[in-house]
Amino acid sequence: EIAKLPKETLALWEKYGADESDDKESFQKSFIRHVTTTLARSIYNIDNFSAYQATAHSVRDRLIKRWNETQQTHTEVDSKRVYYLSLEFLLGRSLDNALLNLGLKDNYGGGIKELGFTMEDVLEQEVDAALGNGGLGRLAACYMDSLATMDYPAWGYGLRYTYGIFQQRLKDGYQIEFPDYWLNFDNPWELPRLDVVVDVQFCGSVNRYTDEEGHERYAWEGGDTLQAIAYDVPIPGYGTKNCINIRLWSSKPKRQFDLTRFNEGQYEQAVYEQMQAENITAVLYPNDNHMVGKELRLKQQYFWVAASLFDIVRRFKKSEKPWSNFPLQVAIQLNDTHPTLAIVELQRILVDLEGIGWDEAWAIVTQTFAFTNHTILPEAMERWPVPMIQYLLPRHMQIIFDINLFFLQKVEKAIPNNRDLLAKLSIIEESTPQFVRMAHLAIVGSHRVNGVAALHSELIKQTIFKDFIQFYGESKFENKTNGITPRRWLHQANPKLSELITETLGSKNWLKNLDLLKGLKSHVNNKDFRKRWVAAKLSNKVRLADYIQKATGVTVNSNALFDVQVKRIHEYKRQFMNILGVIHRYNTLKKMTSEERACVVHRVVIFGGKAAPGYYIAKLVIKLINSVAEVVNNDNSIEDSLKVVFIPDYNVSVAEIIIPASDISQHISTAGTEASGTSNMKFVLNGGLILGTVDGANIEICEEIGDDNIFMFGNLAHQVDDLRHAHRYRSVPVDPSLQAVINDIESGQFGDSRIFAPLINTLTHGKDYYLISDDFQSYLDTQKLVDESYKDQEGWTTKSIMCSAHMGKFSSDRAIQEYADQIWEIKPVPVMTKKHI
Ligand code: 4GP
Repeated sequence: EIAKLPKETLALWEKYGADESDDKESFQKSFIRHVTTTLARSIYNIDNFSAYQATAHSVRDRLIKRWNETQQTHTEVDSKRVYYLSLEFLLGRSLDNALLNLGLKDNYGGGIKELGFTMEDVLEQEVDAALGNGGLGRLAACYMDSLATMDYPAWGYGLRYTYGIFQQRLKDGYQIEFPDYWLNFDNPWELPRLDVVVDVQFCGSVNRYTDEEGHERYAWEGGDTLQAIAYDVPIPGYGTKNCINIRLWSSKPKRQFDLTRFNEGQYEQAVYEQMQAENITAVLYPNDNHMVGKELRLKQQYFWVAASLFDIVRRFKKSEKPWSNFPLQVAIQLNDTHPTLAIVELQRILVDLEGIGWDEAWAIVTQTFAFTNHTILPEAMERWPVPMIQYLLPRHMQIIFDINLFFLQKVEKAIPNNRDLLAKLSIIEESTPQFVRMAHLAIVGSHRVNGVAALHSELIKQTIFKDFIQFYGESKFENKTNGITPRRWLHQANPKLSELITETLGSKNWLKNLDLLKGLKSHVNNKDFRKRWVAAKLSNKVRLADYIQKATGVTVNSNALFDVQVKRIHEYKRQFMNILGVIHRYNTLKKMTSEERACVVHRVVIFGGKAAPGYYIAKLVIKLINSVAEVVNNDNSIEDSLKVVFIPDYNVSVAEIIIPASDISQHISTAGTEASGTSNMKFVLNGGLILGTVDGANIEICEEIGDDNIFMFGNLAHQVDDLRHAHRYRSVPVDPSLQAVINDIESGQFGDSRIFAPLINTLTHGKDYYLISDDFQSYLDTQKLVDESYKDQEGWTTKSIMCSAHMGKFSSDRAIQEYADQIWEIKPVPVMTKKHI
C-alpha cells in the first residue's frame, strides 16, 4: 500500500521522520521542546516534577522509535510469537530502567545537570505502576524485561486498572488503606491506542441452528456489549533495539444510545448503566495467594481474555495461514489460572465463529496453551459457581461442560470403572451449586503445566494435581524455576555494586550473562576489592537508614546488622514468628548487664509489606510489630542494641532501596507453602545472606551458593502433615521459649493484650497450622548462629561475595530461555533498523 503513495509524500516522510538521537544535546533540545510544548511551561515555571515529565517524554520518543521498529520487524519476519497473559504486571517505575536499558543514563544525567536539575531528584518524582500484588505480578515484569533483552517476539496482555494496589499508611500501628489513583498525573509510559478497540459481550443467550451444510451450530446472541480500548506499554530490552509491548485493556461503554429509554425519560438510569462499563477495569483485587469469588473479578477475567484473544487471532489471520498453523505461530502462557477462560474462548472462536470441527479445534487449543501454577494454598484455588458463569457467559458454560464430558470419556476409556477418579479429575465440582475448578480446566486445556521451583513442581504432582498424574503420566508436568532480572535488581537498584562488578570483571557482559559473576570468586581475597564490596554495602545501608528516618521517624545505626523481612503479610510467610523472635531477643537483652550487652551484635529488624484489606489476622500481625517497635525503640535501657521498624507502603521502588542494604533477610515460610519466592534471589544477588526454611527456591539457592553461605532451619515439607496432626492433641505450644514470649504479650508488655488474643489463639488449642511452635527453637538457635557469624566481619564479607558470585542460575534470562526452548518453541528475532516508512 505504501507503494501507491505519491513519490513526493514518501520523500517528505523520509526527510522529516522522527530522528531522535541519543547524545546530550539532542536530549536537551527535546527536553526544552517538551517543557514548552507538551507541558506548556516556561523556564520560570519548571519544578522537579515538570523536569521529570519532560525527561520522560524525551525518553518516550526514543522508546516509540524502537518499539515501532520492533513491531515492523516482527510483522515482516512473522515467526512464532509468545503471548504472556497476566492479570498483574508489577512494573514499578520506568524512567531509570529505560535510561539504563537504552544506555542513555550518562548522557541524560549530564544533560539534566546543565539544565539545573539532578537526575536523583527527577527520578524521585515518578509514581510506581503498581498493577500487581506481589510475587506473581513482579515475576511477569521481570519476564518481560528478559523477553525484550533476549530479542524474543513477545507480548504481554493485561488490564489497565485505574487503581493499582492500595497505598498503605499506619495509624496507631494499624494498617489503613488508601486508593492508589496512579493516573492522576499523565502517564508517559503508555500509548493510548484509541484505534485498537474490541467489543466484548456479556450475558445474553445461546441459539442452536443448522448451517447451510446441515451442521448443528451455536450462536451467542443479545446481552450487553462493552468496549476494550488498548493502552500499549513499551518494554525496552537491555543493550538491544528490541522493545516489546504490554497491551493493557481499559473498559469503556459502547457508544450506543438506547433511544427508547432516553425518550421515556430514563436518562439518569441509562447513563448510570453506561458508567458501570467503566467499573470493570477500575480496580486491582488486592489479594495475594487468595481467591475472592466476586462477580466483578470474573467479569475482569473474561473482558481481558476476550479482548486479548481477539487481538491475537486478528494478528494471526493477517498472515493468511491455515488454522492448523495456529500453534506454530502462537504460544500462549497462562500466568496462573486467572486467564483460564482463554482456553474456552479460543475453542468458541474456532468452533462457533470459524466453523472448525470440535476435535480439530481442541487439538489447536491444547497445543497453544501452557499453564503456570504459583501456589498450592487451598484458599488460592480458583473455583467459580456454575450459575454465575451460566449467567455471564452462557455459551462458555456449555463449552466447559462439553470439554469436561469429552475429557472424562477419555479417562474412562484409559482407566475404566473408576468413578472415584472421574469425580476427582472432573472440571466440575459436584456441590450445590456446582463449581468450575479452574486449575482442572487449565490442565486439561494446556500441553504443559509447570511449577515455579523444584520442590514446588514436585509437590503439585504429589498434592493438588496428584490425580492427573494417573491419567497423563508425569511428562506433562515440569519445573521452571523462577528468576529475576539483574538489570533492575542489581544494576539499577545497586549502582555502586554494579560498577564494582563491571570494573572487576572487565566488562558489562555479566548483565546479559549472569553466570559470568563466577568470575568474582578469584577476587575474593583481593583486599581492595573486599574493601570496596564492604563500602558499597555500607553506603546502601546509610541510604536505607535515611529512608527509614524519613518514613518512620526512627533513627537507626548503619553499623548494626540489618535484618529484613519484606513481602506480603501472610500467615504462611510467618512474619508472626519473626516478631515473636524479636520479643525473645528484647527480653534476653533486658536481662543482660551493660558489659554483656556490649558483646552483642546490634540489630535493626526491618519489616515491610501489605496485608489484604480483609485479612484480619495479617493486619493484627502489623499491629503487633508496631506495638513491639514502640516499646523496644523507646527503651533506653537496652542501649540501641535493638531497633524494630515497620516501613509503610512497601512497593517496588521501596524494595529497590531496602534490598541492596540487607545483611540478612528472612524467608521463613512453613516448609512446602512458598512456591518459590523471588525476593530471596534479589537479596542474595546483592550480597545479602539469607535465613530461611527448606522451602521454595531457598533450596536451589542453597545448592548454588553452598550451605556454608546460608542459614537454614526448621522442619521439612514431608514432616508437615504429621506435625499438624499431632497438634490436634495439645492445647498449648510445646516450646517453652515460645510460651514465655506468649506470656510476655499476655502480661501487657506491648499494650492491651486483648487486642492480640485472636493472634495468640492461632497458636493454641490444637491449631498452629503454620507450625510456629515446631520451628521456633530451631529458628532462635539459627538466629544465634547469625549473630556469631556476623561478629567475624571478614568471614561475613567472604560469604557475601560468594553469594553473589553463585547467583547466575537465578537470572530471569535463564528461566525465559527454558520456557522459550522447552515450552513455547520460539526463536529470537533481532530487530532490523527501519526507515520511517
Ligand atoms: C507467588 C508465590 O507465593 C511465590 O512463592 C512465587 O515466587 C511467585 O508467585 C512467583 O511465582 N504467588 C502469588 C499468588 O503471588 O498470588 O499465587
